Amino acid sequence: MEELLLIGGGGHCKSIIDTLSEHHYKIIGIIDTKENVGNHLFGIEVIGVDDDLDKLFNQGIKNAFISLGSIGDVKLRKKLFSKAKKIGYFFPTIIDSSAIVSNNAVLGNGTFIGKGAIINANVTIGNNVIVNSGSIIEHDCKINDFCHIAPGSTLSGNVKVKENTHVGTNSTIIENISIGSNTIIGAGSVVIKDISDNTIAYGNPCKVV
Ligand code: JB2
Repeated sequence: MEELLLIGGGGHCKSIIDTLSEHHYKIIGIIDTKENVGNHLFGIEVIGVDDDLDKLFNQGIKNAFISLGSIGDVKLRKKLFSKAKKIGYFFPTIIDSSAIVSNNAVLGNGTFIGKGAIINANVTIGNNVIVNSGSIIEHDCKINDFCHIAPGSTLSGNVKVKENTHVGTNSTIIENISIGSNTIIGAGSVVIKDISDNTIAYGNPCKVV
């Protein structure tokens, strides 16, 4: 069994640990903040802080996963991903056993596909993306690095989502729509027009605010 380090030991980490219970990775520990060292999450110990990443890599742990969720602000996720990548950690793609993923979908490193998600044909998903529980990503969609598709969202065919963008819980995006980078789509939105970069938008129909 290959060893894996989780980075971030909060709510999202619980989902990752649960999915990994059916995986071939053995979770060696969690990296969190100083005040949480020694705590346990589902029996897994917080064994250190971000500054211990170098030491742990040199001790032989070669796989890591960013188990921080983030709603809207991906800065910390990006910072930790790039720090650990620079050290040399490999980021596996973690797919829950209940997800349905097309054989010709392409999924990036450090990407998480949660419970009951459906990824259809010819989808491309970048690095460190979260496709959360029950989301549907239809054929030909492209989701770029560090995006978070929150639970229950539906992206119809050929939707493009640029990097760092958050699609809020239970949103619906109709076919052929493009959503910009660094953008937040509020929960429950129905997106029927393209949304630009650096934007907050929500509602039915989804409007920029
Ligand atoms: O600099 C840091 C740091 N700052 C906070 N480095 C590391 N390694 N860890 C850090 N943390 C830790 O991240 C906190 O101490 C805490 O344990 C964790 C954040 O947990 P929280 O539950 O607040 O957020 P989350 O990102 O795990 O989950 C959010 O996103 C998910 C997608 C929640 O909103 C969940 O409800 C949601 N499902």
